[in-house]
Amino acid sequence: MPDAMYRGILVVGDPHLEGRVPGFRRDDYPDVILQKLQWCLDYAAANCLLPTILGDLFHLPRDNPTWMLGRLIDMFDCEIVAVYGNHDTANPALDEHDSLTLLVKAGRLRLLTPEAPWHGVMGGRPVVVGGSSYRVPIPAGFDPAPSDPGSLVVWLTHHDVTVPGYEGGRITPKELPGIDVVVNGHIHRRLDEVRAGSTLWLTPGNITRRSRNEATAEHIPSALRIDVTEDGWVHTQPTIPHGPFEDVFHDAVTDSETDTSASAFVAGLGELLARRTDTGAGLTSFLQEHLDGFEPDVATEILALAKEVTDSGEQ
Ligand SMILES: [Mn+2]
Repeated sequence: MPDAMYRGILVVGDPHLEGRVPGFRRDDYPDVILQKLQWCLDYAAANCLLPTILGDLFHLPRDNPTWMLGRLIDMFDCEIVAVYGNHDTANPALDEHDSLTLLVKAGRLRLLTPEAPWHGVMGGRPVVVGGSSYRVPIPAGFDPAPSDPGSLVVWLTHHDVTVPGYEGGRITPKELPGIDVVVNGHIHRRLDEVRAGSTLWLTPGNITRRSRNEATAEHIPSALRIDVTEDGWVHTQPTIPHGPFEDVFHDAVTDSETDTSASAFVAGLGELLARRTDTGAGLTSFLQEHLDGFEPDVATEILALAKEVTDSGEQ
């Protein structure tokens, strides 16, 4: 699409595509999450928005199914810019072994760097979309080209940013002269915006729900839409079609269910067998409840082995 046709940007948070079903999800997650991503691309095209991805396109950096990579090559048939996240890389920086590199080499995705931002026109106004991938420093400011002094400057990041509701991050929002808005991925919940002088920091959250917990139960999958006008801009969060929480996740086994069983241990094993989650979700909590009878060093070793085989790290 020619630049002049863009009216704004659609920011897609942390898709976490994966060939297996994460945690306690009970649906066909690999296909469902691709449908959500497709919905975002269709929405962007219908509304003349540049699609952008906030990092963690993949949950696992390598060994993603070939069918999924093929689907992405088909789906990414328009201009898309992105930063990469911690889940996209096995090493600190993206390299030729990571799946995301394949999409970049195929010309389906353009990675933003602080040195090479996207430049164009949206809604009649010059716009710069810069980006700092995981571990790439966020610049202290940005100086638009002298020819475009009135540019709107948007910066995409995938960093550990402290905002109300997510404390203890490594970066505190501050004014970045010349940057109007920072949109940060990495944090999967949608949180309130933070204004620091002339820079607005946004945390839209991710487009899907991966963990069965209270925060996820309240999270409404959405993307972030930025509409640019000649003298301003507005942001909104269109909701992405999604199923009810109770349909998407297995129910948690309640105390009353286990109490009626002859043995909580057997009941717990029964849940693990019944759910058969791809990632072994529930195994760690099950083990923690039932390891009291073992020597501490044996219990520690069992938990370490369980962590090794489940690899269910989030964010
Ligand atoms: Mn993430």
